[in-house]
Amino acid sequence: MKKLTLLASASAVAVMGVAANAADSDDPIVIPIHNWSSQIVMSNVVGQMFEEMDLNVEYVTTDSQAVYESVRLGDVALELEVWEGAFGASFREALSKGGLHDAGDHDAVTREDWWYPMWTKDACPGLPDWKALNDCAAVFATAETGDKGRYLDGPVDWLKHGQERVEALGMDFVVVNAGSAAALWAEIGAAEAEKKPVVVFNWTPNFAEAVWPGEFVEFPAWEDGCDTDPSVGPNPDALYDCGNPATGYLKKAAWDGMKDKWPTAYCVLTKISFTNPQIAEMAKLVDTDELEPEDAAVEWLSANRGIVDPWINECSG
Ligand code: TMO
Repeated sequence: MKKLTLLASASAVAVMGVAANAADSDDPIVIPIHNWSSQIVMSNVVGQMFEEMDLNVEYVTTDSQAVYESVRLGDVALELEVWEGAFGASFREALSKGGLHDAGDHDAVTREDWWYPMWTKDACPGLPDWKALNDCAAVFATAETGDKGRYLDGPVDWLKHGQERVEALGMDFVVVNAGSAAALWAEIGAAEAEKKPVVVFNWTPNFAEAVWPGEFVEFPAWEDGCDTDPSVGPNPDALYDCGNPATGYLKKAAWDGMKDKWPTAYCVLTKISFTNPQIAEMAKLVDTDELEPEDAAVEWLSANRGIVDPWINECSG
């Protein structure tokens, strides 16, 4: 008897959901997944919100640069984490071709750049200045890098241009690309016991800031055009002679066709705005607590109904 009541009320909710979103297509909303934890968890959070609204969702793993072409063509419906530093150039290029648009900023302020755990400063007290880092290059030398310092950059698809920056600024560093985000955390973790100095690619918001206090290296400040116009930045003949934006945006992007095909989901997408602590928590549930991304999303959602329910309600009326 109890079971029957539950079933009846569950289907009543489902019917209401369909009615509320009758304008939305039954085709799956394809959400792209990349290779860092907050993006994967956020994509699952939003996918689960859409499923609660009785919409269909499909996840595809895609390259984090090529995805802007996929959004533009409607092969995927949206992108939830457009980081200015890593993806600004690909996003702007796709915008100029047409087919996708800026679906609004998250509240979060982002930074992605060369970073060190605080103990590194003991061996190189002039930090965070990049020239001081370069004067300390030998401190970061390994068997693999000879008398030059080792810098562990992000996976290649994040296009961080570490090698170009080293050349543009004449630095005594060898740039090695990590195979995965996990390799970055392993490098820091391995250095921790002996407080070995290390410099690696890192970003905020991220789980790492709660685990390892640290700082970004201060490079010549980012100026628009540093990646397209050699005359911008201190080296008049080189691109990438600046740091990444220190107060970067985090945007959402949408396929232009999304608002007609899934108007309710699109409405929710435009309302979504996550903060630095919310995004750091999404990453932590996977990278520190070791949950699977789907389970991390369930957990995050259940702890944050007060944040997401108003967005869903405002769009489902
Ligand atoms: C693109 N990322 C946030 C990993 O720097």
